[in-house]
Amino acid sequence: MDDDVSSPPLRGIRRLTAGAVSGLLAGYAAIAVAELVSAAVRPESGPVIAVGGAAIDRTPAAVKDWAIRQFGTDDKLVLQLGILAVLTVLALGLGMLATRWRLIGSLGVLAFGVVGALAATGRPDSTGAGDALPSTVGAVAGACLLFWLIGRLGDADHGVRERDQAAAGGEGSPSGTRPGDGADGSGWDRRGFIRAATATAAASTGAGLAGRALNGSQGQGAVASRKGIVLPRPSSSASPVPKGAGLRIKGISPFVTPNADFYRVDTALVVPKVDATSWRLRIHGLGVQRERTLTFDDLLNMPLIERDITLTCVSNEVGGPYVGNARWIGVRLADVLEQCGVRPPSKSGPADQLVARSVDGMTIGSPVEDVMDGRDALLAVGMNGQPLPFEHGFPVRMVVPGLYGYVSACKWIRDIELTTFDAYDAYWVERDWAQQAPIKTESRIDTPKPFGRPRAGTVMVAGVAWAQHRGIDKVEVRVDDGPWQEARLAAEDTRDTWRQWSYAWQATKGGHTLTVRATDRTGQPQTEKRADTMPDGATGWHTVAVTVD
Ligand SMILES: Nc1nc2c(c(=O)[nH]1)N[C@H]1C(S)=C(S)[C@@H](COP(=O)(O)O)O[C@H]1N2
Ligand SMILES: [Mo]
Repeated sequence: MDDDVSSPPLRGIRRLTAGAVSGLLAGYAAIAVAELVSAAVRPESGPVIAVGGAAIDRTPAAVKDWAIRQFGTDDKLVLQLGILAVLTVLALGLGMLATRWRLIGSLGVLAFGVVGALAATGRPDSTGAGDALPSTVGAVAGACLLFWLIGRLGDADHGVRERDQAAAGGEGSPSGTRPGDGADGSGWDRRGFIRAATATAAASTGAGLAGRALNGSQGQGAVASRKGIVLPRPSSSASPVPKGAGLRIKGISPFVTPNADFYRVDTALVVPKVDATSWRLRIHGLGVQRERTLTFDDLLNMPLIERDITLTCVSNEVGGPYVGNARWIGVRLADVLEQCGVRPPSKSGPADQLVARSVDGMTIGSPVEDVMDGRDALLAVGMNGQPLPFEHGFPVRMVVPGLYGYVSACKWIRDIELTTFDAYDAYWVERDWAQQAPIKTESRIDTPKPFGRPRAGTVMVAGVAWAQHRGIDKVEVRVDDGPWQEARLAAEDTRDTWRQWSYAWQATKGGHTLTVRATDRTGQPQTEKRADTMPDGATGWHTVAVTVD
């Protein structure tokens, strides 16, 4: 009698709820175990990072642009939170499913492990089948756990049979199961379930935290190697920034962008931590007469040059923030290429494309002609007096004046291959961006801000303009539909850097629209024609609407 009352399987809403809780716990355990295993493989092989990376690889450019605009540099965090949210919903669903079909629900957990494993091994930076381990082991752990936890709820079919039997006047529970025997599938043991759930949650948290800590401590060698670097004196220093290059106007972008404020654009969910002492750069491919593999010390022992270069992202909207100016130090890429016997197409070299590969699997293709035409294309090791920050490509990255970052500025570089544009499409080109993309002439109003409310009288309108490697010769400002007025240009540093400008506006009360346009040294004024960032950079004039009080 006792048996009939206290140990029927759990049914109805409470069964579903317990199933959902079990699913959540199983999912949590799977992620936690995977995190722990990923510490033994590589941090990037964990399922959330791998699926996130795969999503980034497959996101249409328009969506990516939208995401970057909406979430700024938080886009990666948003992506990971999104994946976790989706996983949560799926885990709840699989848990509920398992209350009816225990095996199918558990197999469902395994299926997600397969997705994670495929994502990890399919990433361009994958180092092999080992990358499948975290997702696989995590999913197996999660699936077993779900099977076990659901087992503690009692067998749903058995319950139905029992009820039918009872309705037919048969004996209720013949097995003599006592409360607390839930594990054999015939009874619901609430306390036992809660105990199991709590233990699972605790063990998962332990595994997850251990994995986090281990993953966090990876890269300590890289951190130590960075601390140990003393950048040599350049054999060719940058001339000091002219006094008048930086205007003292509130709200204008500083002439040199501090490293901490420098924009960051890349596909890496985990910033690569490369140990400079074991770093190597291989140079090979079409027309390379002497293949070479350089160490970091090899680079430091070559003549270093120091240059101010403004970097811009092709994803920068008109008026957008993805532009920054820094003082770089590095080896001339052309020197290295010449040592390897590489000739540019104009000297009848066979390769017209230089493909740079990073440790995280990025590929970036630049015209060989451009990097060897005398401009200061760099294998950079320093940024504003520091070794490169990890986010900006430590230990070595490329910087090429005049080309958008996605066709020139490979961070965490490890390989340079000479090839042709016909033979190979780099990462972004496969995603429909242009093969070649020189930077377009742009100007931006930094102050006043959009929808600002300056006071009537003299209002300083100011900002930056850039046309790297051509130089900026003129900036003009227009108020509403009035005539173009020439702005005052700050002193030029080099034609590879942006230039500040200002215009003292006699502002009258009411709503006004300010527009800016620049003219580069070829005499070409910045076009009014609006173009999307895709495929080779946005065009159009930046306007700012303000209300003068
Ligand atoms: N390895 C790697 N290098 C990369 C990228 C990347 O995604 N991965 N993005 C490129 C792009 S699109 C730009 S605009 C610049 C940005 O450099 P920053 O983040 O230092 O500003 O890096 C380039 N180098
Ligand atoms: Mo970019």
